[in-house]
Amino acid sequence: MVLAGGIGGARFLRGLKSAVPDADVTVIGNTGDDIHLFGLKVCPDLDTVMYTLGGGINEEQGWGRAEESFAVKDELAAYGVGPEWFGLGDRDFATHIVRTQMLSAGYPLSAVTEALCARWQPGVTLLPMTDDRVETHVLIDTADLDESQRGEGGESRKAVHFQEYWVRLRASVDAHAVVPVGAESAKPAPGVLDAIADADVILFPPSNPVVSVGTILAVPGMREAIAEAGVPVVGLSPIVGDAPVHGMADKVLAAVGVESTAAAVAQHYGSGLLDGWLVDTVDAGSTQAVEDAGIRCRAVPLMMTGTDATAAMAREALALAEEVSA
Ligand code: FO1
Repeated sequence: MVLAGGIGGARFLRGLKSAVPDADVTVIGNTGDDIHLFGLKVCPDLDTVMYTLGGGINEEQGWGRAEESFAVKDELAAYGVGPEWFGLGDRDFATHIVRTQMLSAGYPLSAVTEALCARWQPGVTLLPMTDDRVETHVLIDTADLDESQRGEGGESRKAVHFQEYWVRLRASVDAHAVVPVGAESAKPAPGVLDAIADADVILFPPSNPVVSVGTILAVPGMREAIAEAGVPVVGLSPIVGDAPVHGMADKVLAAVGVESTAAAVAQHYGSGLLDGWLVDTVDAGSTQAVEDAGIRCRAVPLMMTGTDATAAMAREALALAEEVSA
């Protein structure tokens, strides 16, 4: 069982599948990044996992479809319809159209995701964390924005959708708070709690601890189910050498008062949740601090430079899981 965000989670899963090809892997995907655009429901993290494992991902970007074109986006822009800052490609649009059509017909997101995966055959069971609407918003200070970013309105604190913070603003301003709107009343999607209870091992890939794994854990019942599953829970640090390996995790970590270090992220999850934590070899000096927090810690190479390197990381995570359960 793996709790996954977007690019980091998807690439880790590819390594895990390569390390243990015969294992039954269930993935709980973050849906806090979801956004409604042009009347369509877009689920970036679910799609990133589905396309990456299904062979349809744009490898360089880590998101969106390979061999993509942008005719629809350009045509929308010609009508003055945006946002222009979010790159939805023509092939990707088809996924959002099918998803939205099924949702409108009354299917829950979990059933829609299963239907989409019937095409992509990701080789894992991909479950959204919830069928309910959850949208991560980021509180920013408009005084921090430059003229071109500011737009209208005189307010100083403003909540923007996570995608606007991440993609339009490139996390260039401080995040004062990160709020998974709707999470408090969301219910885990069908199958999620059973999958956690039935898991042999629970892994937190090197995904963003605040807006990816943190959002999944914000769904009521999720954290308790993981803690009560009675199986090893092992995470891999998304921070290597005090900087995020991918993305801009440091910005949102600061919003929750967590330093951008491998040890601080482990302590943020805490020993109530984590049994084991892998840090990169460059952070070997921080293993003692993690162990002092009651979490078994090992330093191993954590750069996902290719499937072999990532498979080796997955093997290390499984070995640590075995070690903590012994
Ligand atoms: N990331 C970008 O940096 N720019 C984009 O225009 C963009 C579009 C996009 C469209 C579909 C999709 O599934 C993902 C997309 N992403 C884009 C990635 C996404 O914003 C984030 O990386 C994730 O939500 C964080 O996990």
